[in-house]
Amino acid sequence: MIDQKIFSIIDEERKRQEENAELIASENFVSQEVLRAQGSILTNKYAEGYPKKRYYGGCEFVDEAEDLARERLKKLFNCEYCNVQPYSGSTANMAAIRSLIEHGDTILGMGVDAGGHLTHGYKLSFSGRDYNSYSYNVEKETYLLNYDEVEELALKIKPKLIICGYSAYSRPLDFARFRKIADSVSAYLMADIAHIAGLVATGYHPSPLPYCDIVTSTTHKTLRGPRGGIIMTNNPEIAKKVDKNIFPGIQGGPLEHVIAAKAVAFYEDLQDSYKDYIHQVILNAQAMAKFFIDKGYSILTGGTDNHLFMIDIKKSRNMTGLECQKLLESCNITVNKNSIPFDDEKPFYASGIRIGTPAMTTRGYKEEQFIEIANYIDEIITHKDDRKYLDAIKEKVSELNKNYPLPN
Ligand code: DSN
Repeated sequence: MIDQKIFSIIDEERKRQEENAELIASENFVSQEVLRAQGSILTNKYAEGYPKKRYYGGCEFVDEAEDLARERLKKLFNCEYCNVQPYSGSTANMAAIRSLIEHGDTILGMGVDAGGHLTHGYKLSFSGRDYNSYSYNVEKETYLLNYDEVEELALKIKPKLIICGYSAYSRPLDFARFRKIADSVSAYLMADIAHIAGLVATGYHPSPLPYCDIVTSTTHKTLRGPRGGIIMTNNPEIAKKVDKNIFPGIQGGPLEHVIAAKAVAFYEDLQDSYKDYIHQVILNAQAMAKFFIDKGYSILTGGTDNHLFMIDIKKSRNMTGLECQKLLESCNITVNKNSIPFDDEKPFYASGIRIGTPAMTTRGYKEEQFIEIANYIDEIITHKDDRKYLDAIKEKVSELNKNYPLPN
């Protein structure tokens, strides 16, 4: 009794992952051990509640695993309290927001097209439907955050909560300045560090924890763990609310197999080799961004200080993000189209593509291999109508990737 269909689909997906240069900034490749924990018999267990306070019997071992995940996470980010149960970044954000403010209160987050996230107040998301949401943008000329403008907007709308932390912004965030803005209107401050968590954990980006009431993240991007979410805080009262808002507020039984895999990832993230990895991720992104700048592409903010950068591909080569994404995909290079600030294309088409280095750095790419791929991207765009030429590049990309196998 074997489901041949699903396992052959997984085999096909493995082949795709092996052959492709994976440049989606929010993806990564987990270790064998993370995969083993996530695929373990812990999935069989119900454990509603928290360690030592469960609603089911037989939780002694999952309690140990969840405690270990919490202790390791606290060490990784130097925080006092955390919750490792969120099924995803979105449920983490929902619980975090509910722990700070009431339904109908005003929130201020960065707009999605500017690089923010749906759960930071987008009108079709719970965060835009349950709350009175406003968004701030970046500057039109520089694509950088203008803190004075954020402050001006905050003074005008008087939010109860300000959210910072983005999905497509390549420069550091000034959490201290955000705190000042929040204090000036007596608002709570929340940071969603899903993208930069690995940089924060290793000291390559300042930590939001000293400044924010709540910090959320996913665990599968730069942290290189299983798909899921986490919430951290240094405030004991807020921590209690977070626990109640996750369970029973939003979620039922925690995914203990995923929590165990999170614990494994946090263990890996605490090693010196992980710090070296994050450093290489940043060097690789900077090398690739420089290549594109030298070739005359328009890179938002003129480069990057983190793991990703954005290309205004419409301005650079007169094609939409969607067209570019499809073209690269046909040559075994995976990126995602992305709206750019003040985009006149609809999000489905978008004017930008977002490029990130965490995944292929895990597979061993250094600057040289990223520049080789960047060069292929430029060639592909230049020869976009020459299928024979494109097929030759496609072959070169899969040949290169044979030397950089999946860790799992
Ligand atoms: N979907 C994620 C990303 O790609 O950045 C954000 O949650």
